[in-house]
Amino acid sequence: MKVLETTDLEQKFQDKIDREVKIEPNDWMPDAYRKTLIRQMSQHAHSEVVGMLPEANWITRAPNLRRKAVLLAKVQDEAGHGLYLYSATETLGADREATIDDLHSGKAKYSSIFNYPALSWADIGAIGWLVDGAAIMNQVALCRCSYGPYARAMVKICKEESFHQRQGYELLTTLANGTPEQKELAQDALNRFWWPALMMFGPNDDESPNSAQSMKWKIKRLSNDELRQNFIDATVPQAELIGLKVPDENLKWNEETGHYDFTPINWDEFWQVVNGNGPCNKQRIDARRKAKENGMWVREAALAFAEKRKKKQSA
Ligand code: FAQ
Repeated sequence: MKVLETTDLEQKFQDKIDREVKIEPNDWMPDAYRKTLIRQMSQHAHSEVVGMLPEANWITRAPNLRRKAVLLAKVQDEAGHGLYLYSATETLGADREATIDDLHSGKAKYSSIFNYPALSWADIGAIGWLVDGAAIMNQVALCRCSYGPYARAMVKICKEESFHQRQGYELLTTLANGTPEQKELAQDALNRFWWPALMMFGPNDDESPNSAQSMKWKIKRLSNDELRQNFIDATVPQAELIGLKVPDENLKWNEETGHYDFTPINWDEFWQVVNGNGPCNKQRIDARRKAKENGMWVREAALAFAEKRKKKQSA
């Protein structure tokens, strides 16, 4: 039997991807494909988990029981997304504890958006509408990712994110149709979250080191700029519908391109936030570290119980 050289294996692997056959955990894959997926998927998992923090802060301050129940359910969903994604990352041979340690040490990234504070109740609406809205725009494309476990996790996650997006838009619609003060809160939330939401899609295509290879491997199906443009085109009419103004003086429908033109993004702010200097970076990582320390006794007790049961069974 002929032993395939790595180059043959790589060619077969790429052919499979070109034929839209999903790559599964036990299939051969190039090291760089595995590494790229572990990087992206673990950072995605961290984003879901860190993403609970700004919203969780408002559960006790929700204005009524319905809003509280909805927010509680949404935050729990985000925890579930983190768990699916950590599990999917483990199918690539990554150690869950090690990836979490990378988050806590600052080695691993998580979405820049979660380093901004949720200052008012309207921000909860803006997070659902814009942050979940941007997340879905990206994740719908990831449902067609070449790696099976990631693509399948995304299908379930997108269904839940789409409910999150709607609850956020419904919340802001209610505020935008309320008293002048409530409308002002909604506008202020849009003003603060618009630009950071656009940054969620990552650097412009010509500044994105990972995009070309990830597109070839069909991990990414659409580029950062394509997704960002799709998000703007879908979201601007939604803002107009509820009487809010997108904070961009250059925003204009372009008949020729069939898209909105917009002001270039402040990438200096983006990199400051990604590199740890955003308004809440320290607070977010401290909260995650503390959660790990405070939950240590539960994990130790569960392990001791499992050990005891194993001994009993083998006796
Ligand atoms: N923040 O070469 P590219 C959510 C990094 S989930 C921080 O373009 P790539 C749900 C990037 O990692 C939101 N870092 O990278 C929710 C890379 O650095 P590295 C999260 C960013 O991977 C809602 C470097 O810049 N979603 O919101 C960001 O090809 C509400 C160069 O960039 C996902 O993670 C950023 N915004 O494309 C939860 C989706 N952008 O790793 C709670 C999966 C870029 O080489 C409440 N991820 N960087 O050191 C992806 O689709 C991709 O990883 C991109 C970046 C598009 C984020």
